[in-house]
Amino acid sequence: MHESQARAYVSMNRDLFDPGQHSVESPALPPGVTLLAGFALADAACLLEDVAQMAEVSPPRRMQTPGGHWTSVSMSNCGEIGWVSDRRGYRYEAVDPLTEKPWPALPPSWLALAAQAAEHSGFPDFLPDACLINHYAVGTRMGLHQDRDERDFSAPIVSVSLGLPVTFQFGGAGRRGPVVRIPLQHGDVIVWGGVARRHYHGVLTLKQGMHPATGDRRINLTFRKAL
Ligand code: MD3
Ligand code: FE
Repeated sequence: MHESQARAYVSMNRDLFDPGQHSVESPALPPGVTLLAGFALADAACLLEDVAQMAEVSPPRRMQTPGGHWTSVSMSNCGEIGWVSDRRGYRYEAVDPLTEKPWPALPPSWLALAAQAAEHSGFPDFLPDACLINHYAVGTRMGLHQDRDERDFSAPIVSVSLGLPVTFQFGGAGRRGPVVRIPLQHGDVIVWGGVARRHYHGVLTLKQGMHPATGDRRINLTFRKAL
C-alpha cells in the first residue's frame, strides 16, 4: 500500500487506528510525544469548513506580545475560553477582545477527534475547553516557547496540522539545548503529555507551497484544557 493511502485508510477508520503500526513514541520522538500520522485526514475537509465559518465570527488576527512585538501567526480561538496576548500579558479570556463576543463554540466533532487522539496516546479522559486556531502564511513562524498559561499541566495538548507541511522544533525544559525536528504534514495529529507538556517548542518558517486543502497556508488547531 502506498504511504498516502495508508494514511487515508487510518483516519477513515479512526476507531480501528492501530497505534502499534501508525503512532510513534520514541526512539524517534521524545518521551511524552505521540505522533498519530494521518489521524485527522478524513476529518480535514470538515475541520477546514468549520475554521472558515468561525473566521467570520472571530477573525484570525495577529496579537501583540507583552514586549510590544506582534505575532507573525494570525490567531483565533473556539471553545469556552480562548488564549489571547496583548501588552498586559498572555491569558485566557471567555470573550474575544476583538469582537467583544464569546468565542465560537468547540464543535462536538472537534472534541471527539481530540479526545480520541489523546486516548490513543494514553490519556483516556481528555476534555479540552479551549482550541487555539493558528493561521500560518508563507514566511511566518513561531519561536521557541513554553505553553504555561493553563491551570492543569497533567492534561495533554493535542495539535492537528492542516495544509502546508512544516518542521516542528521540540526542545527540553530549558530554552537552550538540543532540539528534535519533527516534520508535520496535513492530517497529522500530535499529542504532548507528561514531561513533554512543559517543554520548549516552536515552528520553523513556513516554506512557499500550495496545498489542495488550504492553498498557501498552514492551519494548526491546538486543543488544551486551560481551566
Ligand atoms: C509541545 N502552536 O500555539 S502546536 C502554540 O503548530 C503552539 O501552531 C504550534 O505551539 C503550532 O502554542 C504547535 C503543538 C504544541 C502545542 C503545545 C505544546 C506542542 C507542544 C506544549 C508542550 C510541548
Ligand atoms: Fe505552544
